[in-house]
Formats: sequence, C-alpha cells, structure tokens
Amino acid sequence: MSDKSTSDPDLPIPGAPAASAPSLAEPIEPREPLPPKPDQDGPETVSPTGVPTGAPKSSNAQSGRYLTTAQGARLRDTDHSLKAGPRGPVLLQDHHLREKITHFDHERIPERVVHARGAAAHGVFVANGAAEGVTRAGFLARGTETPVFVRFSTVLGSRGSADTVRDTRGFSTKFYTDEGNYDLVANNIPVFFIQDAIKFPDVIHAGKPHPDREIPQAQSAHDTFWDFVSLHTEAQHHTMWNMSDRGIPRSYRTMEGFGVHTFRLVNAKGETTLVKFHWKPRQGVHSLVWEEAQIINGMDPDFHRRDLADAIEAGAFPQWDLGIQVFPDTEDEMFEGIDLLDPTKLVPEELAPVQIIGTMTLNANPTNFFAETEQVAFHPGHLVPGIDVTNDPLLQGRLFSYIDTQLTRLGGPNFSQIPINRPHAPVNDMLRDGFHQDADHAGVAPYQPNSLDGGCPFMAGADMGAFIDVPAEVPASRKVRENPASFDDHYSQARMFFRSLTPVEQDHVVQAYTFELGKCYEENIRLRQLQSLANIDARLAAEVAMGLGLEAPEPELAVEDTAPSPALSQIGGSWPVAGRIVGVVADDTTDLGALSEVLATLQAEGVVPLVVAPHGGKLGGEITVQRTYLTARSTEFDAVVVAASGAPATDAVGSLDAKAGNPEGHPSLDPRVTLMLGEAFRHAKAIGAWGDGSSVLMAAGIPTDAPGVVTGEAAEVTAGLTGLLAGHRVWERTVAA
Ligand code: HDE
Repeated sequence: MSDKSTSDPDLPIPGAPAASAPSLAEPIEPREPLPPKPDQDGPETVSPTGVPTGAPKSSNAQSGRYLTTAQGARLRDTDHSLKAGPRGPVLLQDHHLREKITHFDHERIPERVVHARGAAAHGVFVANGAAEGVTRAGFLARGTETPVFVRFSTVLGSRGSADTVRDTRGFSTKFYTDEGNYDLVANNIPVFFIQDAIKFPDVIHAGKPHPDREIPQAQSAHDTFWDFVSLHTEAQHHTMWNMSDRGIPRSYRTMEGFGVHTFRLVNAKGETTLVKFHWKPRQGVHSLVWEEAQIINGMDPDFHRRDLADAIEAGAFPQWDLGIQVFPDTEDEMFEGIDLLDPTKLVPEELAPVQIIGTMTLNANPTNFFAETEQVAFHPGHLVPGIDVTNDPLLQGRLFSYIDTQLTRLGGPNFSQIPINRPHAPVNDMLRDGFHQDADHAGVAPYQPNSLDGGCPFMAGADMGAFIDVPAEVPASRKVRENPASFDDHYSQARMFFRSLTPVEQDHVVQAYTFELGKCYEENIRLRQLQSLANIDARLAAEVAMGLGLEAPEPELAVEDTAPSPALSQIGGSWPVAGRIVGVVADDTTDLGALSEVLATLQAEGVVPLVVAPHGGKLGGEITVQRTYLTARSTEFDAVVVAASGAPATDAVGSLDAKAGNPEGHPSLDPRVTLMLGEAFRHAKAIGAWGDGSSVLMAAGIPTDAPGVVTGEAAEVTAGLTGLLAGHRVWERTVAA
C-alpha cells in the first residue's frame, strides 16, 4: 500500500464537505488551554462539613457534570469492564479499565522519611517593619502582606500514625514573597538532638521503630532511642524538652515555633546581624497531660489535624507573632558565653528578648490534602535577599538534604512546578526537562551567555534585589573532622531548662522519663540514662530511679549552673479563650431556656460549646446535640459542664446526696458521663454544674469545693468557667502543684 493513502492532506475523503486544508509546513504555535466546557464547571466546592471552600469550581474535577477519561472523553459506564459477553473474559482493549486501575496502582508516593504525619493551612503574614533596620528582605518591610502555607508535623511516625504522641513537632512556613519563596523550616523545640548533620541518619534510625518487628510506631519509649541518646549525650537537652509538656502539645495552634539555628540577616547597607527566629502563638502555649494524650491516640488519632481544620473553618483563625532574638555578628559568633553555631543551645529570652517583627494568621484550609499538604516541599535553603545562613554544621547539612529527599519523594527535579510549591515571584530559570516537566519553555538558548535568545536573561545587579551571599570570612584552618570545644558542654542547658520549670511541670518531666525508661528492656540503657539525669539534676535522677526501682547514680562530672529562664515555663498567665471547647452535658429534661443561655454566653466569648446528650438529634426539638454519651470523651473538651435536670425544685445544690431533689436521680447519671467528669478532673480541667447538675459531679467523686469546680446558678457557672479556661488548666488541683 502506498504511504500517500494516509498522509496526503489533499486526498479527497468520500462524502466529506470540501474544505481548505491547513498548511502543515510549520509547527503550530502553542496555545493556552481551552476554558472548561460548561458541563465541567460544576457546583460550588464545599468542605466535608458543608462550608464553601472558595476553590475555583473548575479545579474540582468531580464537580463537572460528566465523568471523563484523563483525555477528556465522556464515559458512559465506569462500573463494568468491557467483556466478551456478560460471562466472558475481560478485554485488554478496555482503555478506561486500564487507565483507572493503573492510576490507582500508582496513587501512593513515598512518605517523608521524617515528619511524614502532618497537617497544613494557608494564611497571610503581615510585617510590622521592626526588622527593616536589620534586613532588606522585602517581605519584612512594614505593612507588607505575604501569602503563606504552613505545615505542622510529628517527626517519627508514619503518615497514618496518631497525632498526640510524645515527639518533637515540625512547624514549616513557606512565604510566597515578591522576591521568591522563603521557607522557615522550624520545630516546636528550640534545640536539636545533634550538632552535626552527619549524625542525622543515626538519631533517626534510633528513634524509628525497631527494624526487626517494626514497632513501636511513632514513639521514643523504646530501647534503641534511649540507647542512642544515653550514648550520645549532646541529645540530652532536646530529649529533656521532649519529656516535658512540650512533647505533647494541646494543639498545633498552641505551639511555639523555633528556627533552631542562628541565621545571618543583611540590611540595605550590607551590615549583618545574627538572629534566632521564634513563632509566638497568640492562643498561648498549652499542652495535653500524658494520660489524656494516650486516650486521644485511641479515641481520635487525628486530633491535631481535626483541631486545626475545625478552628479555621469556624473562623477562629490561629495567629502567631514572628519574633527575632538579635545578636551582634562578632568574629567568634558567641553571645554571653553561648556558642551561636551550636544547635543544642538556646539563648534565654531574659538575655536577648524576642522582638516581634510581624504576625501570621492562618485563615484557609487546603482544598486537597495530597496536592497541597503532601506535595509541599520545604527547604532551609529557600532564602530571599536579606536572609542568609551561618556555618552551623547542622544547618549546612540540611541545605543538602532537602532537595535530595524531594527527588525521590516527588519523583524528579521539577517539584517546584507543583502548584503549592510555585513561587509567586516570576520564575525565569534555565533548568530544563526531567520527569514531570510542566513548563512549555520557549526559546533555543537555555544557557548563559548566549547570543540567540537576545542574550536573555540578564543577571541582576547588586542594587536590583538580587540574592547576595554574605562574603563572610572563612578562618584559615586545617581540614578536620572535629567540633569546637564550646560544643562539649551537653548538660548545663538541660539543667537550666529543668530548673526553669514550675513544680507541676517538673513532675510531668519525672513521670515522662519514668514511663519511657520503664518501656526499655535493657537495664544497661536505663542505668546509662540515669547517669545523664544525675549529671543534670540530682532530684530528677533520684525520683526517676525510684520509679524504676533502681539506685540513682552520683553525678560523674561538674556541670555549670546557669540562671533559670522563667520564659521557658508554659504555666502562668492568662490567654484568650476563643476556640476553646466546652462539653455541655444535657438531656431531655434540661430546661432549654437555661441551656440556650449558657450556649449563647459561651459562644459570645468565642468558646465552642458542644452539647453532649444520651441520644443524637435535637433536645426538645430545638437544640442540636453534637455528641452522644457514646461518641463523646473528656479529651475533646477543655472544660465540662453539667446542666440541671428539669426535675421539680430541688435543694440538691451542694448536697452530698446524688439523688436529692429528684427521686429518680439526675438523668445524666450515666457511667460514661461520670467517666468523662472523672477524667476531666484528673486532667486538671475546669468543671461546672448548674442546679442539681452538681449531684452528677458528686456521683463522679468530684468535690464541689475543689479548685476549678464551679457550681451554682447557670450564669455564675459560665462566668466561672470562662475565667478558668483563660488559665488553661487548674494546676492547683494536681498533687505536685
Ligand atoms: Fe529536617 N528534614 N532535617 N529538621 N525537617 C526533613 O525533608 C534533615 C532538622 C524539619 O513539613 C526532610 O522534605 C536533616 C532540624 C521539618 O514538609 C529531610 C537534618 C529542624 C520538616 C530532612 C534535619 C528540622 C523536616 C524529610 C539534620 C528544625 C518537615 C522530608 C541536619 C529546625 C517539612 C523533607 C515538611 C523534614 C532532613 C534537622 C525541621 C529528610 C538531614 C534541626 C519541620 O530532608
């Protein structure tokens, strides 16, 4: 057969209308993608709870009226494979079947090797201008608004692990600035386990599940972790933070964030300053208690993820102030005897106050978890003019690691073209081709210099907003594999941290070490860790040793005493109550008028009341029940309050007789309610009851005159509760307070 039969455009097609054929002489111009067809522009996109997401309609493929293949062909059937007769074999030619299954087979990408479990949100950062004198970064100029995307995470667990495990938390922020993306890849703990990046695989191998059985998941309470940190004592300071309440935050919204390393800022005159970055939550810094964290891991492993998304959806937008501690850029890079290049050391705020340079508000949930939260790629080397790195050996190693990991995780070098990673500043690079290339690069000369593409692009001069590496001196030295002597002190700041905590926080630290070492099988490991504790604080070592049934060792070296830093304690102060959650236990006999008033008063304060009742639906056909005795657990609430029963007038308030005033007993007397109250009491939460609701407290063994328990008229009770919520917990109630 002649080739002419298929390729000659002039060949007449029988029955076809005569038309002028297009010229095929030149390649056609690339064109913009077509707008969506009307039937692909579906209904408004909404969140799982029905709130409009604001995402463009056409971005949600499922909303289009007709299902199509990936090539846009409409489908008549997606439920049956193409077969040779209803009982016949399936035909290989069924493209839709193969496309659907093949795509599904490849839906998973490798999870992050660390920080696999996370949740994220969009927001905006507004600079107050206080940093203008020390940096020329445009996004830190007064009044500049910069879109941000923030991802919070745990470190050790897999993607599907529980949120409230004892662990460090990641706090990564991508600022889409006009001068390029700036990533502040931070943690909720201001120091790190190791001083040199070369140790990172070691510490992570030790913290991850044991390679033989792959247990335990998302925990440090096992032999290999404590083996590493007791042998590698520079980890003791970070570990002390993990054992404190910081290891179990109440919410991502109530965490501080720390850049950990010292960075170098450069101002418009080229002058440099050393800084440490801090995020300060306006919601306060609050934690869970350990028993509560463990219950939540079973009841609601998505606790932190849900909390962040719910708060944003409810309009309780979390906010953080960004601050810097500023140090002179001296030759020795030391401040008040603290080596600023040692990432196991912090600088107490009492020595260098945190100066606020702007505020971040998280105000939108991601539309698609995979596209945004999973595919976002942070990198401490994503810097903008005015912010540079220092020689901290941990930071230097990170600068290599983050691109390298994305090559595997996101399947090639073009991950910055994924929408969530795209800079908002114009990009004009000469990077070409590679897997998942999304750009349709024009021109013929992606090299520099060139004379074919008009010599473009040009290089920006120093005064044109270009990034300039600070020409910092590199001291003449020999090549060595060693640390400076100032890195040798592994204990003085662990001691300072422990001694800066209040007694109740110290008690939590003792309990945490006793729990974690109690989970280790090897006695040698427990003894070695006790030795480190003895070097840090004799009482700490003695109390943990007592819990383990071991002898506390004597300190083996003299550790310098430094002044405590009260700023390191989380307890004390009064915080906004907006976004805190109160469980309101009611039933079918509850006076709906009083109940509505309580709910309205709490809502007016920004508190989120959730009605807990014996059954779902509505109470009295009016008030929506959000939780039942079956679905509620104390851990979801910051406070619990019990409504009065609608029984005849009663003298039950304050009475010790649980049934007084109501011969049948209060209808909320249910073991699940008394469990809820008992837990709330043990976990130092505010508790209230109005009218004969106090009989339910008493049945749960809760003294109505205990600290943090308010009874009386409904109005007094709600006022009392909101006051208590502002302090987060009623620590006076706990043993060690
Ligand atoms: Fe990371 N870290 N890290 N890290 N890190 C990663 O990058 C690494 C360190 C931190 O939400 C990985 O994209 C090395 C300190 C956060 O996507 C990886 C060293 C701090 C996140 C990596 C460190 C962090 C990561 C894994 C020692 C606090 C989550 C996936 C030199 C200042 C980012 C990825 C997100 C993620 C390497 C130490 C914070 C493998 C080699 C110190 C918040 O590249």
